[in-house]
Amino acid sequence: KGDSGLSEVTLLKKQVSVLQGQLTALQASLSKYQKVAAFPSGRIVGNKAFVTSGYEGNFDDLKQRCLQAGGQLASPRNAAENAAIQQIVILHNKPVFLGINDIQTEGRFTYLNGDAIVYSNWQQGEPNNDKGRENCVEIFVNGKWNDRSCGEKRLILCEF
Ligand code: GMH
Ligand code: CA
Repeated sequence: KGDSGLSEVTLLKKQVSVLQGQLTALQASLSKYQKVAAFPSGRIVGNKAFVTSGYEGNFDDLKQRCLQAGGQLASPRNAAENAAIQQIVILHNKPVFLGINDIQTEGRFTYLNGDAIVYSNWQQGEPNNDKGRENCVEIFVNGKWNDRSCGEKRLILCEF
């Protein structure tokens, strides 16, 4: 045993060294694409990137387009994510539809996977289900939420 030229330890050291190089290259690549995602109006919060294409459409249209792109409609789960989304709304001066609705059960707002929301930032007096027709959620320039008809057209904002 141990007569085959390179010992197992030597082989492992070589493999770790290769992995270290690959990790360094990956870190540089990630850093570059984080800048790409943030420019000119995207935002990165933790592991999430919020990106708009500038397209405007109704809720179903926007939901489908985010899915098609491999993401989903922006679904803020805390104040930091909500603030990042608000910054994009401010830049475009247009409210966006969130990936939140009460289509299934009136008054029970859920994410697109059906889970009940864990964070909210309703405008005072909202959600009011105005005229009994508001099952989607828009976010205003002030960062506050309003339930709104899903048929309205809003700016697309996806998270990846
Ligand atoms: C009603 C009123 C307004 C409110 C809108 C809004 C529609 O018109 O209660 O004060 O801003 O509804 O909730 O989505
Ligand atoms: Ca409303």
